[in-house]
Parts: sequence; C-alpha cells; structure tokens
Amino acid sequence: KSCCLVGAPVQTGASQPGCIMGPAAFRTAGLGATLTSLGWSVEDRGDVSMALEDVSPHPNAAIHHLAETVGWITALTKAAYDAANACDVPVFMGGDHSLSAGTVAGVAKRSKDHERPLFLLWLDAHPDLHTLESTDSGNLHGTPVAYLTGQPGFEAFPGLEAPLDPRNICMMGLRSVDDAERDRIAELGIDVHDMRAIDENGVKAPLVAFLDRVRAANGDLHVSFDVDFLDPSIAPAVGTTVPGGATFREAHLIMELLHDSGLVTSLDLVELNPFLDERGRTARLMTDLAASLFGRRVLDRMTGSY
Ligand code: DIR
Ligand code: MN
Ligand code: MN
Ligand code: MN
Repeated sequence: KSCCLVGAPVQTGASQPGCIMGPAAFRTAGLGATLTSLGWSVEDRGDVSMALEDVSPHPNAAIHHLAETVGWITALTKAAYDAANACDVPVFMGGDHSLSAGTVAGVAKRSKDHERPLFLLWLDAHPDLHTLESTDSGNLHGTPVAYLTGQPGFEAFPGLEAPLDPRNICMMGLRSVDDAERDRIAELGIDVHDMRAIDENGVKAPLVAFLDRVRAANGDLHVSFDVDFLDPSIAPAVGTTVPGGATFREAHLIMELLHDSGLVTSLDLVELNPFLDERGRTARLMTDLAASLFGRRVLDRMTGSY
C-alpha cells in the first residue's frame, strides 16, 4: 500500500502565524520514515505553493486574507486530486484548517470520478461551520465545512465540483461552538459527538457506528484531524486551545479503530503551530497518532514520554 505526503504550509486562515512551519515539523518528527517502517511505500510530494487569486473584498470586514485563502484552496484542490490519483492514501500536512476546503474538495472530486460517496470524519474542538457572512473572527479556518457542504455565501471561493452530503459527516470532540454554527448543525443534520457525549459514551461506539455506515455505502473516508481535538495538556502547539479535549488513549483508540476498519482513503493533519511548543512535543504526538492510523499497534509502540 502506498501513501504520499503533501505539505500545505497555510497560515492565513488563522489569527496568528506559525502553522507555516507545520509541514516542516512533521517532516522533522519523521512522519515519512515512521510510515515506511510500518510497511507503507511513502512518497513525499513536497509542499504545495499558492498563487494569489484576484478576489474583491468581502462585505464582512472581519474577514482577512481572503485572496490568499482562495489561492490556497484552488492550488490544494488540484494537488489533492492529483495525490489521490497517485497513491492509496494521501496525507496532507498543515497548515491551518482552511486548507481542508481544498484537500477535501480535491479528494471528493476523485471519489465522484469513481462513483463512491465521500464520508468525512472531523476531529476538532470546533465544527468550522461558519459562512463568510456568519464569521465574527474573520479567521477563515472556521469555514471549511460550510463551504464543503455547499452553503450559500461562498461566491468568492472556487466552485465545488462535488459538494459533501452533510449526512456523510461525523464530528467528534466539539466543545467550542458559535451560535450560527449550532443552528447550522441542527439544520444540516450532521452526526455530532461533542465532548459531553464522549464523556458519557466513549469514542468506540459512535465511531464504529459511523464506520459501519461508510462500509455499507462502499464509501471513501477522509479524516480531518485538528490538533485542538486533543486536550491542550498533551497537545499545546495549537493557536486555539480549548480545555477538556480528547485524551491520549481516546485519540489512539480512534486511530487504531480507523486502521482496523481499512476504510480511510485520505488524511489531514492540521493546525499544528510548532512555534507554540517545546522540542516538537505536539508534532511527535501527532506523528505517533498517525502511526496508529497506519497500523502501529500498542505492542510495537515506542516507550517514552512527550
Ligand atoms: C471560532 C474558532 N469558531 C472562529 N474556530 C476555530 O474563529 O470561527 N477553528 N479555531 O478551528
Ligand atoms: Mn478546525
Ligand atoms: Mn479547532
Ligand atoms: Mn453518531
């Protein structure tokens, strides 16, 4: 089985700089060598680069870096489509979460070519469901899921060839949801497991139920993993920490169940800001979590601490 690494050094969707260093931190943490050691054939396709798009300013004055974000989404849609055609499982190393508007659009186009429905597992403290009208922060990393499900108000973004069915999305880990996003979750019928639900039910039952749906539909599965899904005590290198996140064991169990399912066809690792960290701790944790998704088992795991 083959996987390819694609760097997406995007930081214009976030409020503070640093995610530009994410792909370099994943490479420094040895993501490629780790996946090779697990028996995968790995190709590092380098970093995608962005060309500024000519977009007019949006009436919502809070929005910043719209032209850059549209440029990234355009470039990443194409890069993700090409990567999904070049290897079994592309891994997109971010970069802030605005990049997923491009990576998911690109892999969705490939799923459409193969007449397979695309499912999306969104591991995040936030639902990232703002439209350009509803965002108060103006940080475009808060918008990809609204764009990908074809919500109105994204005229400035590239036209979507294959919008996602909101019923094919499962979100886990939510604990910071804005009012407009809360309304949209209800309206779209997205399958949401917030931290309260995880506290009560654990991660296994809801994840297995979702994976059963993916399998029954013969679907492709994209996993979008925001560092802030994790508790800040184990993953401090992210610009938007929210207390009460997933534990080390919950996160590894999710990755192990995903591996066992054999269903994952693409992965984003996003929002890593190595500037906020010490000694690459969070990059190394994210790399180990990716290793579990690619087949490392508990009895093979390295000893040591973060
Ligand atoms: C907030 C935070 N909902 C916003 N979103 C973040 O700015 O729209 N997403 N941090 O990852
Ligand atoms: Mn996010
Ligand atoms: Mn988040
Ligand atoms: Mn569910």
